[in-house]
Amino acid sequence: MAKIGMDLNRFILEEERKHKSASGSFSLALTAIESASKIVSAKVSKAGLSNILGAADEVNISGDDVQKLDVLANNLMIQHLSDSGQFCAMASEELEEAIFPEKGKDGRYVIAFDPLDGSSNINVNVSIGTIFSIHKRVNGTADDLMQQGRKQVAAGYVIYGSSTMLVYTTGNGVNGFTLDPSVGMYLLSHPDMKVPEKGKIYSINEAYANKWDDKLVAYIKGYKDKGYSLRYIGSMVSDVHRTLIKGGVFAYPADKKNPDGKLRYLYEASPMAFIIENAGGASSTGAEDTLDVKPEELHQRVPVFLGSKIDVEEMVKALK
Ligand code: P6P
Repeated sequence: MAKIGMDLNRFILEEERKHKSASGSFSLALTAIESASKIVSAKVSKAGLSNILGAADEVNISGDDVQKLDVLANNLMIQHLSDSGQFCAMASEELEEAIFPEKGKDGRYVIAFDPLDGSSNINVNVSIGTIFSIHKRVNGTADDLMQQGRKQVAAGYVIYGSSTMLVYTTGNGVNGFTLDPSVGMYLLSHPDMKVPEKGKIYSINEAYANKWDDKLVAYIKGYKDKGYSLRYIGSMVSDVHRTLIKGGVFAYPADKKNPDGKLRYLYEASPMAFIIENAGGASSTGAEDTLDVKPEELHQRVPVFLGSKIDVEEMVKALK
């Protein structure tokens, strides 16, 4: 196992060496994300000072008010990922359609990302994050972005919180790296992360309880009766990161108003499910494993129940 304190670039290269056929292309892809996230982290940490807060008077495809930091993070991700030349197609929460960077026309991968998830928390200094999901190129069209989550070659997130952390998996365990701003390097701080198989925290927006189905209302009441704690930050990256470390369940269910829930499959549910499953947890839409969904649209929404394996399986079984 890699040593605590190892820097991310060394870790990526050591992982590459384990695959004799590796061309270095995948390592280039990951380091592009690393570079973009370091700049976003620097901007986020000074947001209040740089007068880049406040809505950019735009509304994105998902109908969210776009904050200036969203626009900046989106532009940085597109620039670094395009310049890497490794991605033939990209999808972003901030863009209605997929884009096909000229430099990536021979790229072996496609990527979907949420450049700054939890944007509603930007102005109140609550942690936000970047989420990414990487698939292999098939025929170089937007269809390559619409693959089942189980086929991902990598998934990860960056959480801009009390510290900036990059957490990712390539399907062989989950590792967390903490950014040391004094040297500008991500250092391995959380090797081989595992979700506790059971927890005592549930994370769901109870403001919508009046729109839930009766089984869900009853199940959440059961958590209260058992003395579970409720923790809900409203940034998926933060709520999932806590669930990954402390266990329990994060849920964004369907309700009477949103039959598919709110979270998007390509760049929220699928990558987070890939991470959680690779850390020994479980993730479901309620109808099927999240990673088995075959997406049909770029911004398709799915219900999300993820976290400790025992908790998620019990919850999903009770809601059927
Ligand atoms: P609600 C942020 O806007 C986001 O997309 C996710 O990061 C988060 O989990 C969810 O929406 C919060 O939604 O309806 O509870 O405010």
